[in-house]
Amino acid sequence: MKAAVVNQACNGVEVVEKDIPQVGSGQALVEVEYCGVCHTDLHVAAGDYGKQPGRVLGHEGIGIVKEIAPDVTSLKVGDRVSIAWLYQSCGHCEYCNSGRETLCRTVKNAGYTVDGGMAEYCVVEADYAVKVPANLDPAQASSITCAGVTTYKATKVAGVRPGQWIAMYGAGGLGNLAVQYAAKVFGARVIAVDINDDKLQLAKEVGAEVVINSAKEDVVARIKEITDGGSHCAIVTAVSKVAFNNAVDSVRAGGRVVAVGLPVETMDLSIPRTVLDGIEVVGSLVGTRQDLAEAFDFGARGLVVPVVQTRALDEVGDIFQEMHDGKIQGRMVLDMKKCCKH
Ligand code: 8ID
Ligand code: ZN
Repeated sequence: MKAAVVNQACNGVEVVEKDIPQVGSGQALVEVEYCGVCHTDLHVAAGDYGKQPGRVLGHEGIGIVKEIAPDVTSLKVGDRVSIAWLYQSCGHCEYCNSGRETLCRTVKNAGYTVDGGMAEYCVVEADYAVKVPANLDPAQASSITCAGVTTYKATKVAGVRPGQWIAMYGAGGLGNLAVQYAAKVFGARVIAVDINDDKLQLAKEVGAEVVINSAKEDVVARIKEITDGGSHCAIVTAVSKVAFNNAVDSVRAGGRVVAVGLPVETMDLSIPRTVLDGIEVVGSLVGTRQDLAEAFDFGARGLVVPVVQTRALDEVGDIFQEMHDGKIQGRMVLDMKKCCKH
C-alpha cells in the first residue's frame, strides 16, 4: 500500500510503499477513504515534539472496516469509522476515568506515536474508532475528526454562553470550524482574527459577525471597542505567540483564553493582568470519543459544514508547503481513491 510518512531526516513528508498492517487483538483493519491534512502533521514531520522517522502520518482518517479481530464486539465489517489523534488510552487511570482520556499518560496518538491514516489501509483499536453517521459526507467527516472535534471541545472549555462574544484567533483549518461551532451550536457572537484576508472572508461566510486582520489593525483595541471592554473568551488556533498574547490582552475581566495552536514558543503572561483581572488561560487537547460523536452529529445535521477540497495522496508534499505558506482555505483532504489510479 502507499503511505505518507515522516522522512528519514525528519524535516518533511514522503510517500512510500509499505505492507498492509496486520490486525491484532482488539483491532480492526480500515480501508482509508479520506484523511485531512492538519497543521499538527507539519509539526510531527518537522520533529517539533520529537523525531518519528518513518511514521505514517495522519489523524483525520475516515474509512471502512474490512476485517476485525475475533475478540472485537464494538465494530463490524462495513462500518465507516474515524482514525483520530486519540488512538488508544489505558482506560483505567484518573484521566480515563474522569472524562479526560486525551490526557492519559500512556495515550497512543495516530500519526505520531503509532501509524496513522495517510495510507490506503490503517489498523485501529476498535473501541476507539468512532462510527461516522450515515448522512455525513466522509470527506467532511475527516475534517471533523481533528479540526472539528478540537474546536467543538475548545468551545465547551471556553464556557461561552449564548449571545456572548468569543474571539477566534486563527481562521485556518481549525479556525473556520471553530467559528461554525461557536456561532451555530453555542449561539455565541464570533469575532474571527487572522493575518490573511482570504481566511477572514471564509470566516465571514461561515458565521463570523466581525473579522479583523491583525496584520493591518490593532486587534486588541478593535475587540475592546466592539465588545465594550473585551470578549468573554477567546480560542487561539493560530500558530504564533503573538496571537496568544493578543488573546490574553483582548478578553474582558474574568475572561478565559483557550490555547489550542501548538507553536513551539512561550507566551507572555502578565502576572498583574492575570491576577487583578482574573484571567484564565487553559490548554485544550482534541476531544474524547464522546466529543467526536457529538461533533459528527452536528455535521450530520448540517449545522456545521466543513470546507474541504480533495487531493491525491501523491500531492501531500505540495499540501504541506501550501499549509506552511498559509495558502489553504479550510481543509485539504487526501482522497485515497485518487491515489490508487496511479
Ligand atoms: O488539540 C489541539 N490542541 C490541536 C488539534 C489540532 C491542531 C492543536 N492543533 C494545532 C496545530 O498543531 C497548529 O499548531 O492548531 C494549530 C492550527 O492548526 P490548523 O488550523 O490545522 O492550521 P492552519 O490551517 O495552518 O491555520 C492556522 C491559521 O493561523 C493563522 C494563519 O493565517 C492560519 O489561517 N495565523 C498565523 I500562522 N499567525 C497568526 C496571527 N498572528 C494567525 N492568525 C492570527 N494572528
Ligand atoms: Zn489535527
